[in-house]
Amino acid sequence: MRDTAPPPARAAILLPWDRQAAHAGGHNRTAEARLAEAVGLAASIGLVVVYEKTFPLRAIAPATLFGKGQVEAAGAALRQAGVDVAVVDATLTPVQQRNLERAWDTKVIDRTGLILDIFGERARTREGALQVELAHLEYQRSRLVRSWTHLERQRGGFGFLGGPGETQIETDRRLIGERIVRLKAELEDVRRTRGLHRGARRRVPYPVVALVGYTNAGKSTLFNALTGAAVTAENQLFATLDPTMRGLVLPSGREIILSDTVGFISDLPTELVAAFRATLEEVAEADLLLHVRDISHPDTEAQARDVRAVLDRMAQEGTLDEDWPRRTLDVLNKADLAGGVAQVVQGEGVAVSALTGEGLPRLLAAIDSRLAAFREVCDLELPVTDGAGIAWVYNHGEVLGREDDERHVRLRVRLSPEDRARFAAR
Ligand SMILES: Nc1nc2c(ncn2[C@@H]2O[C@H](COP(=O)(O)OP(=O)(O)O)[C@@H](O)[C@H]2O)c(=O)[nH]1
Ligand SMILES: [Mg+2]
Repeated sequence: MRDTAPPPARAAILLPWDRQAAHAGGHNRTAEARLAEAVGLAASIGLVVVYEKTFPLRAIAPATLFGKGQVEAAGAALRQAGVDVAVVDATLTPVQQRNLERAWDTKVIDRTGLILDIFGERARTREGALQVELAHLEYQRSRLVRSWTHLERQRGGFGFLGGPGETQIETDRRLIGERIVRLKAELEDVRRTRGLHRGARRRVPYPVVALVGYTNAGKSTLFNALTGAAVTAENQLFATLDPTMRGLVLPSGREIILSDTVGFISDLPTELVAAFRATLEEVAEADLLLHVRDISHPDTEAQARDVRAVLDRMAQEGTLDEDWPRRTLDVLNKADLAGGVAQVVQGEGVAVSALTGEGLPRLLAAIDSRLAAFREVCDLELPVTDGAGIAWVYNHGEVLGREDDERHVRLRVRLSPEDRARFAAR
Protein backbone atom coordinates (compact mmCIF):
# COMPACT_ATOMS: atom_id res chain seq x y z
CA MET A 1 0.00 0.00 0.00
CA ARG A 2 1.11 3.48 -0.74
CA ASP A 3 1.66 6.01 1.97
CA THR A 4 -0.77 8.78 1.14
CA ALA A 5 -0.29 11.82 3.33
CA PRO A 6 -3.32 14.10 3.28
CA PRO A 7 -2.82 17.08 0.96
CA PRO A 8 -1.95 20.30 2.82
CA ALA A 9 -4.94 22.46 3.69
CA ARG A 10 -5.65 25.34 1.31
CA ALA A 11 -6.24 28.55 3.18
CA ALA A 12 -7.55 32.02 2.46
CA ILE A 13 -6.45 35.07 4.47
CA LEU A 14 -9.00 37.84 4.78
CA LEU A 15 -7.96 41.04 6.48
CA PRO A 16 -10.79 43.34 7.55
CA TRP A 17 -9.11 46.71 7.63
CA ASP A 18 -10.49 49.60 9.59
CA ARG A 19 -8.09 52.39 8.74
CA GLN A 20 -9.41 54.74 11.40
CA ALA A 21 -9.19 52.15 14.16
CA ALA A 22 -5.69 51.16 13.07
CA HIS A 23 -4.70 54.80 13.22
CA ALA A 24 -6.40 55.54 16.54
CA GLY A 25 -4.71 52.48 18.07
CA GLY A 26 -1.38 54.13 17.41
CA HIS A 27 -0.38 51.57 14.81
CA ASN A 28 1.33 52.95 11.82
CA ARG A 29 1.47 49.47 10.42
CA THR A 30 0.16 49.22 6.92
CA ALA A 31 -2.48 46.80 5.72
CA GLU A 32 0.08 45.23 3.36
CA ALA A 33 2.51 44.52 6.22
CA ARG A 34 -0.28 43.09 8.32
CA LEU A 35 -1.51 40.87 5.48
CA ALA A 36 2.03 39.65 4.75
CA GLU A 37 2.43 38.77 8.41
CA ALA A 38 -0.83 36.78 8.48
CA VAL A 39 0.23 34.88 5.37
CA GLY A 40 3.54 34.06 7.06
CA LEU A 41 1.75 32.89 10.20
CA ALA A 42 -0.54 30.59 8.24
CA ALA A 43 2.38 29.20 6.26
CA SER A 44 4.25 28.46 9.47
CA ILE A 45 1.72 25.74 10.35
CA GLY A 46 1.76 24.29 6.88
CA LEU A 47 -1.32 25.97 5.42
CA VAL A 48 -1.03 26.72 1.72
CA VAL A 49 -2.31 30.23 1.16
CA VAL A 50 -4.20 30.34 -2.13
CA TYR A 51 -6.10 33.61 -1.64
CA GLU A 52 -5.35 36.77 0.30
CA LYS A 53 -7.22 40.04 0.35
CA THR A 54 -7.76 43.19 2.38
CA PHE A 55 -11.34 44.35 2.91
CA PRO A 56 -11.70 48.00 3.89
CA LEU A 57 -14.42 48.25 6.55
CA ARG A 58 -16.78 51.16 6.42
CA ALA A 59 -18.92 50.11 9.34
CA ILE A 60 -18.77 46.95 11.40
CA ALA A 61 -21.69 44.62 10.71
CA PRO A 62 -22.41 42.97 14.09
CA ALA A 63 -23.57 39.69 12.55
CA THR A 64 -20.76 39.13 10.05
CA LEU A 65 -18.12 41.83 10.67
CA PHE A 66 -17.76 42.31 6.90
CA GLY A 67 -20.41 44.19 4.95
CA LYS A 68 -23.05 42.25 3.04
CA GLY A 69 -21.49 42.83 -0.38
CA GLN A 70 -18.07 41.82 0.99
CA VAL A 71 -19.42 38.58 2.45
CA GLU A 72 -20.88 37.67 -0.94
CA ALA A 73 -17.83 38.67 -2.96
CA ALA A 74 -15.51 36.81 -0.60
CA GLY A 75 -17.76 33.75 -0.70
CA ALA A 76 -17.53 33.57 -4.50
CA ALA A 77 -13.75 34.01 -4.38
CA LEU A 78 -13.34 31.31 -1.72
CA ARG A 79 -15.40 28.84 -3.72
CA GLN A 80 -13.37 29.55 -6.81
CA ALA A 81 -10.07 29.15 -4.98
CA GLY A 82 -11.29 25.92 -3.37
CA VAL A 83 -10.22 26.71 0.17
CA ASP A 84 -10.47 24.39 3.18
CA VAL A 85 -10.20 27.11 5.78
CA ALA A 86 -10.72 30.87 5.81
CA VAL A 87 -8.57 32.80 8.28
CA VAL A 88 -10.08 36.14 9.24
CA ASP A 89 -7.25 38.30 10.58
CA ALA A 90 -9.31 39.92 13.33
CA THR A 91 -11.18 38.93 16.46
CA LEU A 92 -14.51 37.35 15.61
CA THR A 93 -17.38 36.83 18.00
CA PRO A 94 -18.70 33.26 18.03
CA VAL A 95 -21.82 34.49 16.26
CA GLN A 96 -19.81 36.15 13.49
CA GLN A 97 -17.73 33.03 13.09
CA ARG A 98 -20.80 30.83 12.79
CA ASN A 99 -22.53 33.16 10.34
CA LEU A 100 -19.46 33.38 8.12
CA GLU A 101 -19.03 29.59 8.16
CA ARG A 102 -22.60 29.28 7.00
CA ALA A 103 -22.33 31.97 4.33
CA TRP A 104 -19.05 30.64 2.94
CA ASP A 105 -19.64 26.96 3.57
CA THR A 106 -16.12 26.54 4.92
CA LYS A 107 -14.30 26.39 8.24
CA VAL A 108 -13.51 29.87 9.58
CA ILE A 109 -10.91 30.72 12.22
CA ASP A 110 -9.90 34.09 13.59
CA ARG A 111 -6.52 35.55 14.48
CA THR A 112 -6.50 34.25 18.04
CA GLY A 113 -7.47 30.77 16.85
CA LEU A 114 -4.63 30.77 14.31
CA ILE A 115 -2.03 31.97 16.81
CA LEU A 116 -3.14 29.38 19.37
CA ASP A 117 -2.62 26.66 16.74
CA ILE A 118 0.88 27.92 16.06
CA PHE A 119 1.79 28.07 19.74
CA GLY A 120 0.31 24.63 20.31
CA GLU A 121 2.51 23.19 17.61
CA ARG A 122 5.63 24.91 18.85
CA ALA A 123 5.44 24.61 22.63
CA ARG A 124 8.41 22.45 23.59
CA THR A 125 8.64 22.69 27.33
CA ARG A 126 6.07 21.36 29.77
CA GLU A 127 5.41 24.89 30.97
CA GLY A 128 4.93 26.08 27.41
CA ALA A 129 2.42 23.33 26.64
CA LEU A 130 0.45 24.02 29.83
CA GLN A 131 0.43 27.75 29.22
CA VAL A 132 -0.87 27.31 25.68
CA GLU A 133 -3.57 24.91 26.82
CA LEU A 134 -4.62 27.40 29.45
CA ALA A 135 -4.89 30.18 26.87
CA HIS A 136 -6.92 27.86 24.66
CA LEU A 137 -9.40 27.06 27.41
CA GLU A 138 -9.75 30.68 28.42
CA TYR A 139 -10.42 31.55 24.79
CA GLN A 140 -13.11 28.85 24.60
CA ARG A 141 -14.65 29.92 27.87
CA SER A 142 -14.86 33.56 26.84
CA ARG A 143 -16.62 32.47 23.68
CA LEU A 144 -19.12 30.39 25.63
CA VAL A 145 -19.89 33.37 27.80
CA ARG A 146 -20.53 35.46 24.78
CA SER A 147 -22.77 33.00 23.01
CA TRP A 148 -24.59 32.39 26.28
CA THR A 149 -25.46 36.06 26.72
CA HIS A 150 -26.44 36.05 23.10
CA LEU A 151 -28.93 33.19 23.63
CA GLU A 152 -30.20 34.84 26.75
CA ARG A 153 -30.92 38.00 24.86
CA GLN A 154 -32.78 36.05 22.19
CA ARG A 155 -35.04 34.58 24.84
CA GLY A 156 -35.82 37.91 26.36
CA GLY A 157 -33.01 38.30 28.82
CA PHE A 158 -33.98 36.04 31.74
CA GLY A 159 -31.35 33.38 32.28
CA PHE A 160 -33.15 31.78 35.23
CA LEU A 161 -35.90 30.43 33.00
CA GLY A 162 -33.49 27.71 32.03
CA GLY A 163 -33.57 25.61 28.89
CA PRO A 164 -31.64 22.81 27.24
CA GLY A 165 -29.17 25.11 25.43
CA GLU A 166 -28.36 27.02 28.54
CA THR A 167 -27.86 23.88 30.63
CA GLN A 168 -25.38 22.50 28.13
CA ILE A 169 -23.45 25.76 28.05
CA GLU A 170 -23.36 25.94 31.84
CA THR A 171 -22.05 22.38 31.99
CA ASP A 172 -19.39 23.21 29.45
CA ARG A 173 -18.42 26.31 31.38
CA ARG A 174 -18.11 24.36 34.61
CA LEU A 175 -15.97 21.65 32.98
CA ILE A 176 -13.71 24.22 31.40
CA GLY A 177 -13.51 26.08 34.70
CA GLU A 178 -12.43 22.93 36.52
CA ARG A 179 -9.83 22.12 33.91
CA ILE A 180 -8.45 25.67 34.19
CA VAL A 181 -8.09 25.35 37.96
CA ARG A 182 -6.20 22.05 37.55
CA LEU A 183 -3.95 23.49 34.86
CA LYS A 184 -3.07 26.50 36.99
CA ALA A 185 -2.10 24.25 39.88
CA GLU A 186 0.03 22.15 37.55
CA LEU A 187 1.68 25.28 36.17
CA GLU A 188 2.53 26.39 39.69
CA ASP A 189 4.22 23.03 40.31
CA VAL A 190 6.22 23.24 37.11
CA ARG A 191 7.32 26.78 37.96
CA ARG A 192 8.33 25.85 41.48
CA THR A 193 10.63 23.08 40.31
CA ARG A 194 11.92 25.02 37.34
CA GLY A 195 14.71 26.61 39.32
CA LEU A 196 15.88 23.19 40.49
CA HIS A 197 16.16 21.85 36.98
CA ARG A 198 17.97 24.83 35.54
CA GLY A 199 21.22 23.62 34.10
CA ALA A 200 20.30 19.97 34.38
CA ARG A 201 17.62 20.56 31.78
CA ARG A 202 20.03 20.96 28.91
CA ARG A 203 20.01 17.75 26.92
CA VAL A 204 22.66 18.59 24.38
CA PRO A 205 26.32 19.13 25.18
CA TYR A 206 26.86 21.81 22.51
CA PRO A 207 26.38 25.56 22.51
CA VAL A 208 22.86 26.45 21.39
CA VAL A 209 22.33 29.43 19.09
CA ALA A 210 18.66 30.49 18.92
CA LEU A 211 17.06 32.62 16.21
CA VAL A 212 14.56 35.12 17.59
CA GLY A 213 12.64 37.91 15.88
CA TYR A 214 9.42 38.90 14.20
CA THR A 215 7.41 36.65 11.97
CA ASN A 216 8.61 37.20 8.37
CA ALA A 217 11.96 38.64 9.47
CA GLY A 218 13.52 35.66 7.72
CA LYS A 219 14.38 33.33 10.62
CA SER A 220 13.50 30.12 8.81
CA THR A 221 15.16 31.26 5.59
CA LEU A 222 18.31 32.11 7.57
CA PHE A 223 18.10 28.80 9.41
CA ASN A 224 18.15 26.96 6.06
CA ALA A 225 20.75 29.26 4.54
CA LEU A 226 23.15 28.82 7.45
CA THR A 227 22.64 25.09 7.30
CA GLY A 228 23.54 25.27 3.62
CA ALA A 229 26.53 27.58 4.14
CA ALA A 230 28.11 25.60 6.95
CA VAL A 231 28.94 21.96 7.29
CA THR A 232 26.08 20.04 8.84
CA ALA A 233 27.18 18.08 11.85
CA GLU A 234 26.74 14.36 11.22
CA ASN A 235 26.30 12.97 14.63
CA GLN A 236 23.88 10.52 16.20
CA LEU A 237 22.84 13.12 18.68
CA PHE A 238 22.07 15.71 16.03
CA ALA A 239 20.02 13.20 14.07
CA THR A 240 17.52 13.00 16.91
CA LEU A 241 16.89 16.75 17.11
CA ASP A 242 13.48 17.98 16.10
CA PRO A 243 13.13 19.74 12.73
CA THR A 244 13.53 23.22 14.18
CA MET A 245 17.03 22.40 15.44
CA ARG A 246 20.10 21.47 13.47
CA GLY A 247 23.72 20.72 14.19
CA LEU A 248 26.30 22.90 12.42
CA VAL A 249 30.07 23.04 12.27
CA LEU A 250 31.42 26.60 12.42
CA PRO A 251 34.60 27.63 10.53
CA SER A 252 36.69 27.06 13.67
CA GLY A 253 35.43 23.48 13.88
CA ARG A 254 33.19 24.33 16.81
CA GLU A 255 29.93 22.39 16.70
CA ILE A 256 26.76 24.22 17.59
CA ILE A 257 23.03 23.63 17.62
CA LEU A 258 21.01 26.17 15.67
CA SER A 259 17.45 26.55 16.87
CA ASP A 260 14.57 28.29 15.06
CA THR A 261 11.93 29.70 17.44
CA VAL A 262 8.35 30.86 17.20
CA GLY A 263 8.14 34.34 15.71
CA PHE A 264 7.02 37.55 17.40
CA ILE A 265 3.62 38.73 16.25
CA SER A 266 2.40 42.30 15.97
CA ASP A 267 -0.55 43.32 18.19
CA LEU A 268 -0.50 39.99 19.99
CA PRO A 269 -3.88 39.53 21.74
CA THR A 270 -3.19 40.16 25.45
CA GLU A 271 -4.61 36.81 26.55
CA LEU A 272 -1.87 35.13 24.52
CA VAL A 273 1.11 37.04 25.89
CA ALA A 274 1.90 34.58 28.68
CA ALA A 275 1.58 31.63 26.32
CA PHE A 276 3.91 33.31 23.85
CA ARG A 277 6.58 33.93 26.46
CA ALA A 278 6.30 30.32 27.58
CA THR A 279 6.88 29.06 24.02
CA LEU A 280 10.02 31.21 23.97
CA GLU A 281 11.39 29.39 27.01
CA GLU A 282 13.94 27.53 24.95
CA VAL A 283 15.58 30.89 24.33
CA ALA A 284 16.61 30.82 27.97
CA GLU A 285 18.70 27.73 27.23
CA ALA A 286 20.59 29.37 24.41
CA ASP A 287 24.22 30.42 24.68
CA LEU A 288 23.73 33.01 21.97
CA LEU A 289 20.62 34.72 20.62
CA LEU A 290 20.55 35.85 17.02
CA HIS A 291 18.02 38.65 16.82
CA VAL A 292 16.94 38.43 13.19
CA ARG A 293 15.58 41.74 11.91
CA ASP A 294 13.97 42.66 8.60
CA ILE A 295 15.75 45.96 7.99
CA SER A 296 13.61 46.63 4.90
CA HIS A 297 10.42 46.65 7.00
CA PRO A 298 8.97 50.12 7.72
CA ASP A 299 8.47 49.12 11.38
CA THR A 300 11.90 47.59 11.84
CA GLU A 301 12.83 49.82 14.81
CA ALA A 302 9.50 49.32 16.59
CA GLN A 303 9.78 45.57 16.04
CA ALA A 304 13.28 45.49 17.52
CA ARG A 305 12.03 47.38 20.59
CA ASP A 306 9.15 44.91 20.99
CA VAL A 307 11.51 41.96 20.87
CA ARG A 308 13.86 43.48 23.45
CA ALA A 309 10.94 44.42 25.71
CA VAL A 310 9.71 40.81 25.76
CA LEU A 311 13.20 39.50 26.52
CA ASP A 312 13.55 42.10 29.28
CA ARG A 313 10.25 40.98 30.75
CA MET A 314 11.43 37.36 30.69
CA ALA A 315 14.59 38.43 32.51
CA GLN A 316 12.49 40.21 35.15
CA GLU A 317 10.46 37.05 35.64
CA GLY A 318 13.60 35.00 36.01
CA THR A 319 13.10 32.90 32.87
CA LEU A 320 16.07 34.48 31.12
CA ASP A 321 19.45 35.51 32.49
CA GLU A 322 19.88 39.20 33.17
CA ASP A 323 22.85 39.39 30.84
CA TRP A 324 20.91 38.41 27.71
CA PRO A 325 21.93 41.58 25.83
CA ARG A 326 25.55 40.53 26.14
CA ARG A 327 24.62 37.19 24.62
CA THR A 328 22.70 38.68 21.69
CA LEU A 329 23.86 39.43 18.18
CA ASP A 330 21.65 41.48 15.85
CA VAL A 331 21.33 40.08 12.35
CA LEU A 332 20.26 42.77 9.90
CA ASN A 333 18.49 40.64 7.32
CA LYS A 334 17.10 41.40 3.85
CA ALA A 335 20.11 43.57 3.04
CA ASP A 336 19.41 42.78 -0.62
CA LEU A 337 16.32 45.00 -0.36
CA ALA A 338 18.44 47.82 1.05
CA GLY A 339 21.02 47.90 -1.72
CA GLY A 340 23.26 45.10 -0.43
CA VAL A 341 25.30 44.39 2.66
CA ALA A 342 27.77 47.24 1.98
CA GLN A 343 24.94 49.80 2.11
CA VAL A 344 23.70 48.80 5.55
CA VAL A 345 24.90 50.68 8.61
CA GLN A 346 25.94 47.74 10.72
CA GLY A 347 26.95 49.12 14.12
CA GLU A 348 26.83 46.21 16.53
CA GLY A 349 24.97 43.96 14.11
CA VAL A 350 25.89 41.90 11.06
CA ALA A 351 24.14 42.59 7.75
CA VAL A 352 23.13 39.61 5.64
CA SER A 353 20.73 38.47 3.01
CA ALA A 354 19.39 35.06 3.90
CA LEU A 355 17.93 34.96 0.39
CA THR A 356 21.08 35.63 -1.67
CA GLY A 357 23.55 34.34 0.91
CA GLU A 358 25.47 37.60 1.02
CA GLY A 359 27.10 38.17 4.41
CA LEU A 360 26.63 34.63 5.68
CA PRO A 361 30.34 33.76 6.00
CA ARG A 362 30.81 36.91 8.09
CA LEU A 363 27.85 35.97 10.24
CA LEU A 364 29.22 32.48 10.86
CA ALA A 365 32.57 34.01 11.85
CA ALA A 366 30.79 36.49 14.16
CA ILE A 367 28.89 33.68 15.87
CA ASP A 368 32.17 31.85 16.30
CA SER A 369 33.96 34.78 17.88
CA ARG A 370 31.03 35.70 20.11
CA LEU A 371 30.95 32.17 21.48
CA ALA A 372 34.71 32.28 21.94
CA ALA A 373 34.48 35.59 23.80
CA PHE A 374 32.40 34.03 26.56
CA ARG A 375 35.15 31.58 27.26
CA GLU A 376 37.74 31.67 29.95
CA VAL A 377 41.07 29.96 30.28
CA CYS A 378 41.29 27.07 32.70
CA ASP A 379 43.61 24.17 33.43
CA LEU A 380 42.30 20.63 33.21
CA GLU A 381 43.90 17.34 34.06
CA LEU A 382 42.78 14.07 32.49
CA PRO A 383 44.06 10.48 32.67
CA VAL A 384 45.90 9.58 29.46
CA THR A 385 43.49 6.67 29.10
CA ASP A 386 40.53 9.03 28.76
CA GLY A 387 40.70 9.44 25.01
CA ALA A 388 37.05 10.47 24.71
CA GLY A 389 37.49 13.13 27.40
CA ILE A 390 40.56 14.56 25.73
CA ALA A 391 38.77 14.64 22.39
CA TRP A 392 35.81 16.36 24.04
CA VAL A 393 38.05 19.12 25.39
CA TYR A 394 39.60 19.63 21.94
CA ASN A 395 36.15 19.78 20.39
CA HIS A 396 34.68 22.24 22.85
CA GLY A 397 37.58 24.38 23.87
CA GLU A 398 40.49 26.18 22.37
CA VAL A 399 43.53 24.29 23.62
CA LEU A 400 46.28 26.77 24.44
CA GLY A 401 48.84 24.42 25.95
CA ARG A 402 49.44 20.79 26.71
CA GLU A 403 51.73 18.81 29.00
CA ASP A 404 51.77 15.03 29.00
CA ASP A 405 53.32 12.69 31.51
CA GLU A 406 52.98 8.92 31.93
CA ARG A 407 49.60 9.08 33.58
CA HIS A 408 48.08 12.50 32.91
CA VAL A 409 47.40 15.00 30.20
CA ARG A 410 47.29 18.58 31.46
CA LEU A 411 45.50 20.97 29.17
CA ARG A 412 45.36 24.74 29.35
CA VAL A 413 42.14 25.52 27.54
CA ARG A 414 39.67 28.28 26.85
CA LEU A 415 36.19 27.01 27.74
CA SER A 416 32.75 28.53 28.16
CA PRO A 417 31.31 28.52 31.68
CA GLU A 418 28.72 25.98 30.48
CA ASP A 419 31.36 23.67 29.10
CA ARG A 420 33.39 23.98 32.26
CA ALA A 421 30.34 22.92 34.25
CA ARG A 422 29.74 20.05 31.86
CA PHE A 423 33.34 18.97 32.16
CA ALA A 424 33.15 19.09 35.93
CA ALA A 425 29.99 16.96 35.83
CA ARG A 426 31.69 14.25 33.82
N1 LIG B 1 14.38 39.80 -0.13
C1 LIG B 1 14.58 38.98 0.90
N2 LIG B 1 13.56 38.23 1.34
C2 LIG B 1 13.80 37.40 2.38
C3 LIG B 1 15.07 37.30 3.01
N3 LIG B 1 14.97 36.42 4.03
C4 LIG B 1 13.70 35.96 4.02
N4 LIG B 1 12.99 36.54 3.03
C5 LIG B 1 11.57 36.32 2.69
O1 LIG B 1 10.76 36.77 3.78
C6 LIG B 1 9.62 35.92 3.95
C7 LIG B 1 9.59 35.38 5.37
O2 LIG B 1 10.70 34.54 5.58
P1 LIG B 1 10.70 33.41 6.71
O3 LIG B 1 12.06 32.82 6.71
O4 LIG B 1 9.56 32.49 6.54
O5 LIG B 1 10.48 34.30 8.02
P2 LIG B 1 10.23 33.83 9.54
O6 LIG B 1 8.78 34.02 9.80
O7 LIG B 1 11.05 34.78 10.36
O8 LIG B 1 10.68 32.42 9.68
C8 LIG B 1 9.76 34.83 2.90
O9 LIG B 1 8.97 35.19 1.80
C9 LIG B 1 11.23 34.86 2.54
O10 LIG B 1 11.48 34.43 1.22
C10 LIG B 1 16.13 38.13 2.51
O11 LIG B 1 17.27 38.14 2.98
N5 LIG B 1 15.82 38.95 1.45
MG1 LIG C 1 9.67 30.78 10.42
